[in-house]
Amino acid sequence: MYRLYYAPGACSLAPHIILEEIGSPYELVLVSSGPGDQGMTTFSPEWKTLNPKGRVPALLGVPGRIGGGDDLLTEANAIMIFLARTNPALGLLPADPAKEARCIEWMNWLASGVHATAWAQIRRPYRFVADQALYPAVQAKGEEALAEAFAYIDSLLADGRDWAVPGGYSVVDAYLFVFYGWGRRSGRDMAGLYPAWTRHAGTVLARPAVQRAIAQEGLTYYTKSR
Ligand SMILES: N[C@@H](CCC(=O)N[C@@H](CS)C(=O)NCC(=O)O)C(=O)O
Repeated sequence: MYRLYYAPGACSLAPHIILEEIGSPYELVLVSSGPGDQGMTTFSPEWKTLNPKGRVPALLGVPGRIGGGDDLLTEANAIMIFLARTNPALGLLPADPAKEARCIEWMNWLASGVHATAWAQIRRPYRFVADQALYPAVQAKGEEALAEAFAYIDSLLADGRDWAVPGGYSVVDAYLFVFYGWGRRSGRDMAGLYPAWTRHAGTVLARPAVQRAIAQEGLTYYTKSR
């Protein structure tokens, strides 16, 4: 049985949704990611022994090892690709190589350009500069980059496509849903600013697997009206 290490509402929500889509039993283990959190956190030595990167998600039960614990797979995209590939009947990653590459095109950009750059500049400016006096400048750049990225996502989804990679629900749609939630959680007017993405997020939210995953993580910001 797989074990997913996650933090509520973190990027681990995307592989969590995919595990729910697959429907086989798995175990969820909480690794909090807030600086003041108790128990096992992404900062704790206990977690860093298992995953030296000090991040979630991580999936236990995948043969092999790059670093960290045996059979532990890190990186949201790697986990989602693995889960989709091992359950091909669900079509969560298209079999067609060009469409698969389109999924990876989305996922790499979301992980690097949006998450590790814009979002991290806003939420974790200490990764970019040591001098705390410079945090506001880094955060301002992050806000600028995030607004640009979110507007781009909305423009892509506004062309009439059904899913992020046209033709079928894929791991990309689950991943996009995480970023949409971060927008809501941080108080952005997602419905007003990004109508196409809001429609897309609503379609993703309607999936029973998605409902189960957000309920298990206790996430209220997807549904709570503001
Ligand atoms: N490249 C990694 C990034 C993972 C990542 O940054 N996860 C965040 C949660 S969304 C985290 O664990 N943050 C805790 C920390 O930075 O201490 C991936 O895509 O899986």
